[in-house]
Amino acid sequence: MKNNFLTGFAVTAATLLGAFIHAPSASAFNWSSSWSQPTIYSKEQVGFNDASYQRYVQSERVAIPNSGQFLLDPSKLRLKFAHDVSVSFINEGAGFRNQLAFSSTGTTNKSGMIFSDISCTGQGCVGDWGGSALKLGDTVKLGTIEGGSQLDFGLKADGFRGGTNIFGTQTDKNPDKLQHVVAYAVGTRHILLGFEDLFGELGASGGRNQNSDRDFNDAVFIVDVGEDNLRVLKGEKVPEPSIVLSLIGLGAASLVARRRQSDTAE
Ligand SMILES: [Ca+2]
Ligand SMILES: [Ca+2]
Repeated sequence: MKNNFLTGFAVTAATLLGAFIHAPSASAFNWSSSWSQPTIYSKEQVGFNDASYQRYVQSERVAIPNSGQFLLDPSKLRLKFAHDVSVSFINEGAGFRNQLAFSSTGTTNKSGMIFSDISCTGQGCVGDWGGSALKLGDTVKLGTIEGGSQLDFGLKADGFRGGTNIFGTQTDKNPDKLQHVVAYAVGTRHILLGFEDLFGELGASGGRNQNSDRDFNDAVFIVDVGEDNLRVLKGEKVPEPSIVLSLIGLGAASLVARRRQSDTAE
């Protein structure tokens, strides 16, 4: 009986361990053709100022320099706290008319298009090569993303004109198995995302290769995740809201106790 129990326990443990080890790895970014363009708000409407972020947009055909900002793993954008997440267009240095979409999995499960035609023209636009769908600082609201959700982003290269290459944050799931997204923590509440839209290694040609410049400036965005989430993503310890509340509660209780003591003394 005892042996059976132990054997059963060992088998269960091995099964659990096996399930853990063989847990399916994150999949490539799933794209739905049914997505459409949500409302785009101007920077004035949402009170966003893109100017301070333009310095992070590297020059065309120049590999991203060490920006001095906190480098994040774009495949691990997990939010600990609920936040009204928004995504703002910073710039594009691309001949392609790319598309950006997002997904949230975990506590909040939703996904959709963010920008269906990433193109801009005129002053400040790095890649003024056709298309004028966006103005610098244009913003799309993703709505409330609850704590315990994993945010992910994918770029459909030239998707507006029928392109099919989808580049996501999971490097090994990309069609060329190369990194196509960089992410930095900037300021107090923002993540800077930069995408490379060309297939293949730097300068590679032939086959599906597109003589990539690997400049990661083909589509650049700011994601507002809120201060607490950004601090967590940077590895800082941020207490749960409930703990903060109970600490405040404790403080208030001890104040009352002290007041009572001094009342008694009087
Ligand atoms: Ca570029
Ligand atoms: Ca590029």
